[in-house]
Amino acid sequence: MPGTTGTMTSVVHGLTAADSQEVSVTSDGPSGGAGFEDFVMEVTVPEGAAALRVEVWQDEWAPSENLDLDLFLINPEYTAVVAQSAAGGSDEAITLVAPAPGVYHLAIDNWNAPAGDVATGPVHVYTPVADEGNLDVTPSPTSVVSGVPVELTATWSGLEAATRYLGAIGYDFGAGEAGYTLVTVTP
Ligand SMILES: [Ca+2]
Ligand SMILES: [Ca+2]
Repeated sequence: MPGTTGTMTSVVHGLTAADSQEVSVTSDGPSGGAGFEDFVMEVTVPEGAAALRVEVWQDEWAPSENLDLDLFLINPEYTAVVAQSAAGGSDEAITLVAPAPGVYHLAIDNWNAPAGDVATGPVHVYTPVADEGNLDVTPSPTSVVSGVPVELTATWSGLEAATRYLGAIGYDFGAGEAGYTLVTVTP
């Protein structure tokens, strides 16, 4: 925790299940082709979102073998890439903490496929805003002393099996949330 003495309240956002959308990404050529905008979709970050995560999982896509998707998150003005996930393979995720609200754009590159090859699969978008009542953090509020670590316990309940969730815990020392811990749960 930051160097603050006083009372700290944990503010829960989520846990929120993904908003998932099936998409098809047509490669414009191998080794990235002419560009990374093989497919572009809008991603809305609502007011009050504590985090944004967009992710793809290779084993959910067809074809899956040798697939190398990369993700590029573009700002609402469509003038700059604000974050990217471009490792080998197609397990990719971009996470922003306390993102500015707006309609962003997610470009997906079907990096190594021949021109015209299509990959189809789900894109998962998480934007935890409100406390969904499924994540408890204790103790909260709690007294904190500068330089002394605080141990908090987070427990979740009432989640659907085999569903991925994202939450964020914000820490409020009396002047609004300062710093977050992200919580990923797959019950
Ligand atoms: Ca491309
Ligand atoms: Ca990749």
